[in-house]
Amino acid sequence: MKVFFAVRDALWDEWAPHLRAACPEMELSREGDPASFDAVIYAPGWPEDGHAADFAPFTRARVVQSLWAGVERIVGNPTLTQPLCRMVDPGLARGMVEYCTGWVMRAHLGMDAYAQDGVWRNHVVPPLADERSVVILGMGELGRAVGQALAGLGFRVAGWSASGREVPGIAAFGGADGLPRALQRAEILVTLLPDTPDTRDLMDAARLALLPRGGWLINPGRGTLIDDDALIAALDAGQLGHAVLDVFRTEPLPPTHPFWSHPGVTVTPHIAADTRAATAAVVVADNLRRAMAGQPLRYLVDRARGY
Ligand code: NDP
Ligand code: OXD
Repeated sequence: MKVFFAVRDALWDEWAPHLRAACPEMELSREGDPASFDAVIYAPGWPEDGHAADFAPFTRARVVQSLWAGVERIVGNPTLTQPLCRMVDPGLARGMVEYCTGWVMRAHLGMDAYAQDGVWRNHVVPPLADERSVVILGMGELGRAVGQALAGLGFRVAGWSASGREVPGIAAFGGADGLPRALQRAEILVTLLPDTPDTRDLMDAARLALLPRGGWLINPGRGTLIDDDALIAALDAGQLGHAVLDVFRTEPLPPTHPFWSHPGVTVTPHIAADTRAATAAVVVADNLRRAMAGQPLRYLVDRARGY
């Protein structure tokens, strides 16, 4: 099986050994006649010359396997006629669980209340997790993993998704009607939705106003989910207590962007969860073998929905 590695050069050394170990029958390459490849492994950043990715010459490829979970950068690419699969990786999910749990605990425990200023604030006692309501927008692979971890810690967790997907231990909200009801109970809101035409600017001024006053918003999903100006206005007005933002409309976040200097914002540089080569190579190998055997592919992207 010949596989083209359509990923930035810098990632070759990290990925090639894991991919070859997981799939010894694979001939992995970054060059050669595109029409000779059976499959393509892709990640944003390719090609490095700044041109849009062109999948048209890969006429024989049975699958384009993304190393990223979010596929908004290629799902609408007109040259991409091959089946597109996104990344679902146990390491990625664990990273997202740890990131979200860490920031939820900072919000929940009010860790920022204990300034090192000589003041003994023993009247500030955090509630227990079962007195705290956390809402997750997006009950996909990552939202479910995060929700179950938080529910396991005792939080009152609710999840919102297009289908109103039921997850044990998590209150389910679905569709347009369910969104306001979910937001009204979100003392801590975690946004884990994909970037699609339907999710862009979802958290606008009107929806931010539905949140309980002074709550936290944690966004490791995509920057486009939130109206930046409305977010800053909500923070300035005290409607929102704090925002932890990992993803942005422009990345890297420009040095002059007001998020950097706003005291109510914590910026992390799109590090919430990385695709881990050691675990993800096994997922990739499985899908490549399925493609070669003509079996159903896993984590196939629905082009119409955009995720
Ligand atoms: P999935 O595709 O598994 O899940 C997406 C979820 O969003 C589903 O529950 C889906 O609903 C819901 N959804 C999609 N569109 C809508 C809508 N219009 N209204 C309501 N719900 C909607 O994705 P993952 O959980 O694997 O990943 C989620 C996102 O996390 C990625 O797309 C990516 O943007 C981001 N991400 C960020 C990383 C980081 O490091 N910051 C790392 C990895 C991913 P339904 O279940 O009904 O289909
Ligand atoms: C992803 C990401 O989508 O890292 O995988 O954001």
